[in-house]
Amino acid sequence: MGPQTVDYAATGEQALARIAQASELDALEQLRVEFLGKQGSISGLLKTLGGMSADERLAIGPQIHALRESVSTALAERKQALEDAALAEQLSRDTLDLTLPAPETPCGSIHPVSQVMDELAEIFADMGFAVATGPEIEDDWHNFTALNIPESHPARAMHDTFYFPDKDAEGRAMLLRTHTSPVQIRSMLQHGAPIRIIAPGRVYRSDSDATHTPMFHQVEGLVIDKGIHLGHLKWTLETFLKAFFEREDIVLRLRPSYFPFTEPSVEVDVGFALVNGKRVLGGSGDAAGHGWMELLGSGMVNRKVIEAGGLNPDEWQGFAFGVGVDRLAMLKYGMDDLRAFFDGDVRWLAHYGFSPFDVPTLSAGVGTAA
Ligand code: 2U9
Repeated sequence: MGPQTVDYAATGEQALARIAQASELDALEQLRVEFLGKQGSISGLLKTLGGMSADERLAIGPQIHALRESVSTALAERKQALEDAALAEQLSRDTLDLTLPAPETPCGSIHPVSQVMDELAEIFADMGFAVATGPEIEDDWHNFTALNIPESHPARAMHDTFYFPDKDAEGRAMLLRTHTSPVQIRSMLQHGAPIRIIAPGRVYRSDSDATHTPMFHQVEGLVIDKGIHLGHLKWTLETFLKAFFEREDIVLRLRPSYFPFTEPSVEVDVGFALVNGKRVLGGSGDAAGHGWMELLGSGMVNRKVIEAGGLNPDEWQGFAFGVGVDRLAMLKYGMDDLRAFFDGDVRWLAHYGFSPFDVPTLSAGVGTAA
């Protein structure tokens, strides 16, 4: 059969009709193979061009190419139409059930130590205290000498303090600060008086059991001004503890003590009641069934320390105090093992942690439980 006998127009019409009738993507793909595949009928027609004379090719070539073009276009358009229809059908079937509970969004929590530090900052800000911070790696002078802690003091012993191999300018070993007190020394030297600051942060002592961890958190306070006396100290601590524990019936007992950096030094106990065998702060510790719990250390800043801070002790007086933040958190929120604070167990955090939206404020309550 010669090429002239093929009716290209009719072939095209038949092909287009079959493409138009294809109702599945699979069937359409079969048609593509049948017409345009390697062994396809239109591919076969294209091959016949090779056996034609130049004149025949000139006359017939454009017809075959037009046929291939129209079939190819029809296949693509039909494919698009079938895909659109399938998508529209799926969208009409899919529905969104707005009554289903939303999937839970994983959310971290604020560690009780961070929460309590925020609470302390809020309470002391209301009394005019700024927050001061400083380095955790300190030199011997800022951590010990300036605080009137003599060379022979046990706190300097190797078993209490973590020392580094590196030495400071005076040839003394650098160390991890054993308290936040060097922050206050730096503040005095940098800003002079008057001063009203709290210094919260990590401190380090080589100590480890159920109630001691080698790293723990302190907040210390320092007030330096003219005419400051023990009455200011007592009022400040009482106001702080009432706000922190959110109880008006907090009672303090001040006991004489000794710290190198304060003179006189005062240990502060808080009265508690035994409720179902548990200690609940509030009321005088002298009442029946009550007791006193040691909570803070404090005192009037030693003259030698005021001098180390670059101030004249005949002109400036002050008080200072220190308290363990972890201990405050345990007392307020009822944890009984300090070590769990630093285990990093997310189940413990899920239980004791706070919502990031639970920002402590004096008006809404500093420590509303999550
Ligand atoms: C300067 C002057 C004085 C800070 C003070 C204490 C008493 C104290 C302890 C409480 C529990 C440490 O965390 S704890 O183990 N602290 O008893 N701290 S007076 O006195 C200062 C600090 C800085 C310039």
